Amino acid sequence: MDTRDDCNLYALLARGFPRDRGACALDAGDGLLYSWDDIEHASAALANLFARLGLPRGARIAVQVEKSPEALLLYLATLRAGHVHLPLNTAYQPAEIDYFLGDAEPSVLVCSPANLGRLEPLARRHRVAHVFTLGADRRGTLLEAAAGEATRFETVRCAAGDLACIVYTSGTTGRSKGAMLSHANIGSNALTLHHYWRWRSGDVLLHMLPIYHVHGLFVAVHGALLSGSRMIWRARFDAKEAIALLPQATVFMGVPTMYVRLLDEPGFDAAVCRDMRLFVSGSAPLLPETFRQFEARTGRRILERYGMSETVMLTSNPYDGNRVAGTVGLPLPGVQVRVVDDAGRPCAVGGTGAIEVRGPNVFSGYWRMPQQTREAFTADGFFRTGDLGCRDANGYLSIVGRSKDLIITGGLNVYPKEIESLLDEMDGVAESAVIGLPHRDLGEAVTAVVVREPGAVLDEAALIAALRERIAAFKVPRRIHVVDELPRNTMGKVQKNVLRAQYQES
Ligand code: MCA
Ligand code: AMP
Repeated sequence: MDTRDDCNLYALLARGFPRDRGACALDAGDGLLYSWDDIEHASAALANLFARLGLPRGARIAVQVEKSPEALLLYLATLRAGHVHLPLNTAYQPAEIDYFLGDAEPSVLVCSPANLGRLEPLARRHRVAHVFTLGADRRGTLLEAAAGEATRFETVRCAAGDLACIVYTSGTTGRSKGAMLSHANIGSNALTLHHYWRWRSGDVLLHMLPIYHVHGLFVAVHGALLSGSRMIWRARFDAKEAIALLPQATVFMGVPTMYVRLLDEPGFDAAVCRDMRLFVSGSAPLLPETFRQFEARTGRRILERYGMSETVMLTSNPYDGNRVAGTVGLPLPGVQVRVVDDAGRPCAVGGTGAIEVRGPNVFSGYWRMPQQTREAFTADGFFRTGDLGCRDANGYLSIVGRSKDLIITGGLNVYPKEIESLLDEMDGVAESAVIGLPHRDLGEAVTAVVVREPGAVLDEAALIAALRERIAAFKVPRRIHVVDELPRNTMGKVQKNVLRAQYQES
């Protein structure tokens, strides 16, 4: 008999499925409705496929596919089979995928049919044992291979610390780090949010986020599954479509860019939101101005929360109490959050310091990076978030900056170091600095300033085109300014604040 505790995340989620398994769990928008039975059976068939492949326990299953109901089923199957889900942004280019395959050593890669030609050679080089395809239109070898599998599967028992997912986050050094999240890390957070945000049966989630990140995959999906709520599932966010669908929904989760785009639509008003009980924002700062405009237009106060890939959700504005614009609210139950000065002493109310966190939701470390893992935690086990914050007299946390050099564009993270390293290798470039400039739609826009080598002629369009071949489009600077030198302080450090001030106005 297996002596492990039953901490499998799928088992936890399935406890929330409604008694009526024939009811609609997911509306895919193309006329196809998935019942709770469909979720259970199709994920079982995929889990049986993994069992037939004889994958070792804890095998990594890397996934870079367009969002679809089947992509969600693949994630659930991975959990059920006791393997490790490794989601990859669909915008990543082969050079980026190459790194993840080398680092994570997955046993399986699932990619979209259109990318097979480019990714299969990489998979072969990294000795990935199995490569499948999965298209948004349900075509591909993955579903073909699972077609004959039994639709019953006994979900594998897991210990609390067993790995469920590796979520890659870019690093300040330019190398991505795989945050190792266990079944209990994710499950404890799902339960906390279930209670804190008052998920109830009968909720309907309008799901328009990507599912290669914590926000769309864990925070949104788990809330719906755990409460047996239906999801209206769309491949991507579109403001007009959201407005058409919101009258059927009760819950929506988005990044600030989505709220800005909704407000740009004249048709977005209180009537559209009549049955909505919860709008959640996160992944990037929500401007107080957006919060206020949203309330004026709809009568609803967006609930802003704060989290990270390494920790899932950390703080949230209250469900019933006051939601304060410009703050990310209070620590979630069970999560310890502290703001400390350079010496590690707690800051006084209103004082700015480093945000550190501890709790059952906090990851165990970075995949195969013991040194970075050690550096990420304090001696007493708090994780250093790299965010700077301050708390008000009521305990509400505001994020006021970052000690890590990070740009968040449309809810996606870009580490300047990664882009600078690529620019610096290019012919004619002596050095570069990548900064984020305020952008009405994206929050921040990636911008580069490059120094030309003496006598070199640099063409902005050519530099951008060269970058687009190497990295995901969202990381590519929207503008590249060519200069003769960068501003530096007396220590010789590039003054990015000076560059931000200078180019903000250009
Ligand atoms: C797309 N583009 C972008 C971005 N998205 N450029 C900069 N930043 C972006 N975020 C570019 C594309 O490359 C393309 O450029 C052009 O914009 C249009 O692409 P399209 O796919 O049509 O864009 P879109 O549909 O308008 O997407 C914008 C979006 C999307 C809806 C804001 O980026 C999105 O869904 N963001 C959410 C990301 C997310 O889930 N973050 C959570 C991370 P071109 O045409 O030139 O190629 S989890 C997290 O942060 C923590 C844990 C947390 O707290 O949640
Ligand atoms: P990721 O590495 O993709 O998990 O992104 C996590 C980072 O997103 C955090 O460290 C914060 O810097 C940022 N973030 C998440 N939620 C918020 C928020 N509500 N306000 C400001 N920044 C946020």
